[in-house]
Amino acid sequence: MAGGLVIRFHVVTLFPEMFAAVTHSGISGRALETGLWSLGLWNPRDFTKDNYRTVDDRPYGGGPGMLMLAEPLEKALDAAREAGGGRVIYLSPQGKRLDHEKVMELAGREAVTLLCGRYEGVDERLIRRRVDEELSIGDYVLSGGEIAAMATIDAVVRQIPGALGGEQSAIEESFVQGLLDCPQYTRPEIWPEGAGEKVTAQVPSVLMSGHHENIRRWRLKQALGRTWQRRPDLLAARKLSEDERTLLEEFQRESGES
Ligand code: 9WO
Repeated sequence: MAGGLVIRFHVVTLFPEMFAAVTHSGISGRALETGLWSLGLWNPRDFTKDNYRTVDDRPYGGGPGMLMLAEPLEKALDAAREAGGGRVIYLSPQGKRLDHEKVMELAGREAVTLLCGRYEGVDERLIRRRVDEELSIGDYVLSGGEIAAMATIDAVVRQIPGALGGEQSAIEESFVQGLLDCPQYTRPEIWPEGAGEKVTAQVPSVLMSGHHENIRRWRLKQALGRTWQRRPDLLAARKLSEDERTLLEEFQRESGES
């Protein structure tokens, strides 16, 4: 791997088998095979000493549910660190929101350790002592941090140069430009077609025209328009060029919404 960017992920989790979803499928699966990233899985249960391999206990102060014990988590984190673990990130709804900027920052690191909680959470002293940063993928509660960790891995791995196929490019993606994607179409040209269909929809004619500059401008206009309609917060955070301003005004006039 000559000078290539390689990220070593380590994940501390009670459910290591869940991570087959990122190691065996799609872009992240292929990138793992290519050696663009690696994954170390560390199960806190393997770091227990009692016969029951206990990893949880009841919360002080009472209340429903169980918490993850600090000790097995710390030992798993120690093992990850000895393997070159890097920064420790705890996935939780209390964290700062993961966004494109954060994804790019993580993509620039050599190693990242993701800590996945289960049950009703983790002993706060472990978080204080060993977690460098807390990240959330959105304002909802999951059954554990694993799916959030996999979402993070997927988003980061696709930014490693070479992870996406030749014609694809992470640079052209939505959010890189700070805009939502434009509508996209593939064959057939009219769908659905036939008697009894209430609506038959034709692919926008500009996309069939072969006029590359018109296509580029139509796509940019649609991206601007959709971002304005669905995510005005993104548009407010982005400077518009003269050209973009004109295209957005065109979209707004045609939509009759402005
Ligand atoms: C469980 C719970 C039960 C009753 C009342 C409040 C409660 N909160 C939780 C809770 O937050 N459980 C978490 C489960 C403990 C840490 C790991 N879990 C988790 C992580 N759920 N959701 C995430 C998560 C991570 C990143 N981004 C979004 C959600």
